[in-house]
Amino acid sequence: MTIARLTDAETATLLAEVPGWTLRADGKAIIRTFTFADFNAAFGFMTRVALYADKADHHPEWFNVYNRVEMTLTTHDADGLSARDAAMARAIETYL
Ligand code: H2B
Repeated sequence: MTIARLTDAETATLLAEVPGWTLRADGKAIIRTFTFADFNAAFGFMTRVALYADKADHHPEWFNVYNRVEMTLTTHDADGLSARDAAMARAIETYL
């Protein structure tokens, strides 16, 4: 399935709205590193994101070591950023 990519203007708007996220060098993803108090807090956050991801059928690329979570949001079906990544980044703000 093909999904529309965000325009440059939509991407700029998104980045202005969600603090901490930056555009990956190739422009096809946004990335952010989260740091929590400990593993329990990090994994609780990941669990909240996972429940969203399962419901939305949109899944982050992520890497966790103890209290750190590195996350990449991109839409494989769009080969870049889509409204699904924007929605997820906004939802994630509420899971912190
Ligand atoms: N997650 C992400 N990040 N990008 C996608 O394009 C995507 C996904 N596609 N999760 C979904 C699943 C697709 O593979 C299934 C079949 O709906």
